[in-house]
Amino acid sequence: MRIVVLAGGIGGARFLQGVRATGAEVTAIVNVGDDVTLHGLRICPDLDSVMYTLGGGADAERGWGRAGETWAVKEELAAYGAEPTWFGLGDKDVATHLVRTRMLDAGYPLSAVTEALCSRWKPGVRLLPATDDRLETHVVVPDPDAGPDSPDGGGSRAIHFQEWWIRHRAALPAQRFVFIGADAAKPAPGVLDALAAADVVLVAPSNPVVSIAPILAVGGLRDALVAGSAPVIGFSPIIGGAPVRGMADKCLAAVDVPVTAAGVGGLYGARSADGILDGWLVDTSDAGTAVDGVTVRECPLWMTDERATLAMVQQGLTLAEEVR
Ligand code: FO1
Repeated sequence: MRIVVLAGGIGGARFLQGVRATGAEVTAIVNVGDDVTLHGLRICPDLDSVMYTLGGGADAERGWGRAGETWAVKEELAAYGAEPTWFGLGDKDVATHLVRTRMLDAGYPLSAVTEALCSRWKPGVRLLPATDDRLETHVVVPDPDAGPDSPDGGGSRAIHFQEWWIRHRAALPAQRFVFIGADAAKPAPGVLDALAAADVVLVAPSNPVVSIAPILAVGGLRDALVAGSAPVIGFSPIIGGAPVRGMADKCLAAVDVPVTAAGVGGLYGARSADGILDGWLVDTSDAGTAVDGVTVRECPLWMTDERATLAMVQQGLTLAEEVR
């Protein structure tokens, strides 16, 4: 069986451990909107979270970066007053960014770089960036001292998602999210073929606004998804009215979507109604959730360990057969 997964970082990585455990041939199409260049290095948080987690090198607690990490480079940069000091640059992680930046500068596309890095980590699934082109999530926030020429004509400015997420802990109210470069971005090599050949497509319980939406924003990707014959099954990242992890609630508020399993299901929408979903899995605590045009089933969605994650993935595959 060929399974394609749309995934972001931390939640997506954990979910992919369960998908890999099915033994199917798995292709992960991973968000690049978090990507950022800092201290001259190109950093790809979601690709790295998936690669490290599936490769056994991640700090499971933190969810990002390496196990057994040290922070000497970060401390030295701070000693020089080299901004940004708010970004957690780990010493082991720096090696990944150095290899990636050198390959990108030599002209290799991100998909080739990712393949090269994965030849070390052997994640056991194929990792594809959603696009090889530049696509970055920026957040428009109120700026008390912005001039009249600011993006919204008064009192706003755009900052990189990472600054909003890490430096400001998403505390600055997000007026909107902008996926810089999305219009010109093309699906990375292999993405459209994977979607066309898929038996099932799973939407990981990642942040719908800043992880899944930037994937769907890549030119032609969404169309290929809904044109495909594979059932599209999503897993709610919201359980009992709260995000499992991260700050999806802050992101959903910014786009006026209720922080509920139904709200996110409705945001993705039914394939039959210009959306993408055929099926939607919600946690048992959200039993009774309804989404127009989408077949909703409930099962435990807490990814407490790989076995629990495998069980929910299998429920998704069962639902895929039900709606096929
Ligand atoms: N998340 C943080 O909350 N604080 C950090 O200092 C931080 C550093 C970091 C470095 C490399 C990397 O790959 C990810 C990192 N993240 C950090 C996570 C990153 O912000 C992710 O984009 C979010 O977790 C959303 O997926």
